[in-house]
Amino acid sequence: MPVKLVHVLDLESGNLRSLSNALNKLGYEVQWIKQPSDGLDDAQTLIFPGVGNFGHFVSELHARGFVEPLKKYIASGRRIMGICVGLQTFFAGSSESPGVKGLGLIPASLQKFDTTKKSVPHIGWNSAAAVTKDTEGLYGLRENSKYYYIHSYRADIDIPLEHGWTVAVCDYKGEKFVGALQKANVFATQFHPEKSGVAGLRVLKEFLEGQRLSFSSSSLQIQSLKSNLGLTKRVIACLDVRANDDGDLVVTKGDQYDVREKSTTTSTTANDAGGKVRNLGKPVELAERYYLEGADEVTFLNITSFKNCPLADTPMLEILRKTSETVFVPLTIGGGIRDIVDPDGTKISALDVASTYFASGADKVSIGSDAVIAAEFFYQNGQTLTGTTAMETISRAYGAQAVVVSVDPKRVYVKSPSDTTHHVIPTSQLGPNGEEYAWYQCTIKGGRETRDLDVRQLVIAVEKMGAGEILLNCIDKDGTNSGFDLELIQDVKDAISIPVIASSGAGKPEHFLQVFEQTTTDAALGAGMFHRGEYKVGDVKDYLSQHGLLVRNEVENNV
Ligand code: 1PR
Repeated sequence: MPVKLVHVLDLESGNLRSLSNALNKLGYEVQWIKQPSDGLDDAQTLIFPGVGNFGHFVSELHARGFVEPLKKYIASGRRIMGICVGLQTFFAGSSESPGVKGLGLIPASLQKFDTTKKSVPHIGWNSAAAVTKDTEGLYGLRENSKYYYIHSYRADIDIPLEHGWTVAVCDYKGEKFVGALQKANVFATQFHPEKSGVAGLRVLKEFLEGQRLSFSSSSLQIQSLKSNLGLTKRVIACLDVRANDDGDLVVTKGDQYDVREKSTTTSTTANDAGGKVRNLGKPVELAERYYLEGADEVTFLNITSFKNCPLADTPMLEILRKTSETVFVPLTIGGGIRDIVDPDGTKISALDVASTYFASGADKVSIGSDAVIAAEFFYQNGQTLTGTTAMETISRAYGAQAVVVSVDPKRVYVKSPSDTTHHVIPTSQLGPNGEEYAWYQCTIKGGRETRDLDVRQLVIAVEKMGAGEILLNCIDKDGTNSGFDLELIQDVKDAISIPVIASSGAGKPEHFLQVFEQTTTDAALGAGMFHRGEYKVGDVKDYLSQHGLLVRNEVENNV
């Protein structure tokens, strides 16, 4: 059988490995185009993926001499599909980068989401439903499917519709915008099909095959948009990974960050003394299982990253490479994202560390200890940005949406708010001596070291430094199965506008319902309850759905 070939533009931004894995899964071989001379003239089907800053991406197109050849390609009638910033580049411009000109196929500019009413970036699973009178659908799109979006700028639907584009609309808390569009040979999605599970693979497949399904006229009007449109509640599975005592990488899980068996130790704090490291399974296998069960994202945390090892040999890279071959939802990697010095003395910047992870299949990096140190420096320096922190450098190159900050706080009780200079909250979980107030102290190195910085200070600082999302743990709650720390979560939500992932304490599906109903969190994460096999990810989603919450429920094995 002849090899099926697809050409993909490679501007060396973001996670192209996942796209190529998705295309391989569909039976296609990828030919990368880094320069127009790499075979653009021979391409019959071209994919144009992009992430990060609009201006940066478009400048790169200009610098490599792509603008005119791309216009010529499009005019020739051959199929092209833009993804994310690829779609945005088809527009005339974006308020993200005033003055920078896109390809101008659509005479309109993108605008930033309104940050006063909701979390921005728009991250998560949302719809793309057709709203045109055209009788042909867009490649692979289904009205009831959910797709993975991650972006801060959006295109209005009116101008593309006026100019004859078939448009699929997405609605983020009242702001409607282009989820996908198509006209003749040009197709583009704001969402990432390669990260949208089986629904996204279907979009890629129909584009590659050039099939468009017809749909009935009843589904063509904007009024027909169903109530299940909108952003779903994200359920994330988290895998804490480390080497066990035999040197094998395992998924582990502790309580209050102590991952060793209790049988031979009396330790109750995080340390490396005590019993054996708990072994709850193999990272790649578990990640795949959670994907098939419907996890909306999978997060890997390398929890002993502070132990020195050459970057190129970090076993997490291989875990990402393997996982991204079969798991088509976003992957986050945390642990050790900072400036490092390899054992041979080679200095590697945090940006290069992150780039290595992105190239291996990660979509987001999660920064823990380094973010705390950077935030401390930020306040010592009169709240000025240096431009050199890991968050700033990675966010500039890959976009804020690729930078998560993982927070590991501990509760500190006080009798009165005046007992500390830190931001306190009144708490219903009284302290050991009946204290009615608490503040949350930041820690580094997986809870091993406490710092004189509270969580509110941290999250405000990192949002300014370019973090796009907060992964909010709580050491007091970790592994307790007693539910999330709702007070902490709402307090953080109130302080910032970037999305928050609630973490630590999930023990049953009811806890997920509780955190989504009683706080405004954007996502919730579970670890131990899934690893120990007490519940499946699907159990949580079914429970949320039964209680009227919107979740993504299309998984690979039921389509
Ligand atoms: O500091 O940038 O190198 O990153 C290290 C990362 O490793 C941080 O994200 C930190 O949270 C994580 N980490 C370090 N030590 C531990 C440990 O457990 N000893 N794990 C650790 C953090 C917390 C959550 C956990 C939830 C949910 N694990 O990821 O999965 O608490 O658990 P549950 O649902 O079972 O309650 P850096």
